Amino acid sequence: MCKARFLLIAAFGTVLLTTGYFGAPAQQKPREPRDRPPTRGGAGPAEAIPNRDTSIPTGQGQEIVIGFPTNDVTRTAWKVKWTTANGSGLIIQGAWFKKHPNEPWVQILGDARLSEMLVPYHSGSPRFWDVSYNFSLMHLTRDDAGAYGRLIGNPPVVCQEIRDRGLAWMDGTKGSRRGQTLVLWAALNAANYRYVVEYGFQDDGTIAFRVGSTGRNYSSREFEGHMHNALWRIDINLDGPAHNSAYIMEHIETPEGNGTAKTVHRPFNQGREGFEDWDAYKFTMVNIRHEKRKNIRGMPLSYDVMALRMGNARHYGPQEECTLHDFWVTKNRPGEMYYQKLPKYIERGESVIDTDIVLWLSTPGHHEPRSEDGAMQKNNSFVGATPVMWCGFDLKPRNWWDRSPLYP
Ligand SMILES: [Cu+2]
Repeated sequence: MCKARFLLIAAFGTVLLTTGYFGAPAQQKPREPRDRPPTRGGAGPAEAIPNRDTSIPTGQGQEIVIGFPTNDVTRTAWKVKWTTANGSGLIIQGAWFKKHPNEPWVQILGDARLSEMLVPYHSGSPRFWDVSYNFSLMHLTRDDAGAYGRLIGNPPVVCQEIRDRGLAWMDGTKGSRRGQTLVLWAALNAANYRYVVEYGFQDDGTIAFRVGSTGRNYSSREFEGHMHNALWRIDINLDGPAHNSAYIMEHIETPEGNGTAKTVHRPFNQGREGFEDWDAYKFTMVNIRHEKRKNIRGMPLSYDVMALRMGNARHYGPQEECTLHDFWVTKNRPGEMYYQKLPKYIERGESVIDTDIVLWLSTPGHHEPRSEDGAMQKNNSFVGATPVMWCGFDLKPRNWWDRSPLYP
């Protein structure tokens, strides 16, 4: 990010405040569109759930309903409401999953978004809070979307793709099955950087949250190490907002156990608003559970938060206390949207058992510049692009199913 970022903020700040929250601004000229038509997958037999894209513009956002697999009889389906916004980029407003065509939609997500992106440089300065600058979204091209991507918006700012996600399972009797995922992504135009905000809705009910950092290294600091600390706010609404709880699962193995180990299940922060840390030796998982609904085996419907981390980011600049812990859970209260204020939000210490809760978590990446990021030319100009560094987490169903998903 260069000094122009602050000039841009100063110039457009008022405009951004008055143009409102939703929609993509038109302050960037679109790149030249290509003529190549998008390629689509084959259509399957007619079903109650469409197995093709049925995006419906809904004014302030859009809704997508998609059935899986996309090339055969529908077995599972997602309904996703989303919108775009300066700052957070692509926001999920709600997501519902069907684990069988004859079953009702069951809500999984409420509002889910990138709440902040803290980028502190190793020398101590600068320390960017990149969501708060209200950057707009990149205008996407056919080249950005690839052979199977569908561009949405005018100008296009969101890309929708159906991706093969590799093997879903393989066993010795029924062979194997490949999985699919519906991916929605957009890219924040953060001065010299691009943040690709991506949500993947898998055919087995898993949701993959990702942020990819790419672009051009910060002018005059092209070779200085820094962090990209993506900070998420996820309103998980398992079967709606009520009756949700947060728990922790930890794998414990000590020398005294002489080779034995155990898994500890316990309420998150003793059942109160607060924080927990990710411990590499405990494989710490947050588990969000519905307190009333159970599957056919009597197990509570729940989702696990699967960390995909390189490490735990701790930052000690001013007002960076929110980075001193990895997971936070609060009761869902209107207006509490900003990650930096978490230490304030948890002060009441309300119960996070059997209520409407919000999960907040960090997915940090350490960027130590490489020659692959680019090269300084003789005229002191830096040429090159930092390859995308992905950070994120998965929300994976636990006891949501009665049996192996998508098994014959
Ligand atoms: Cu970087």
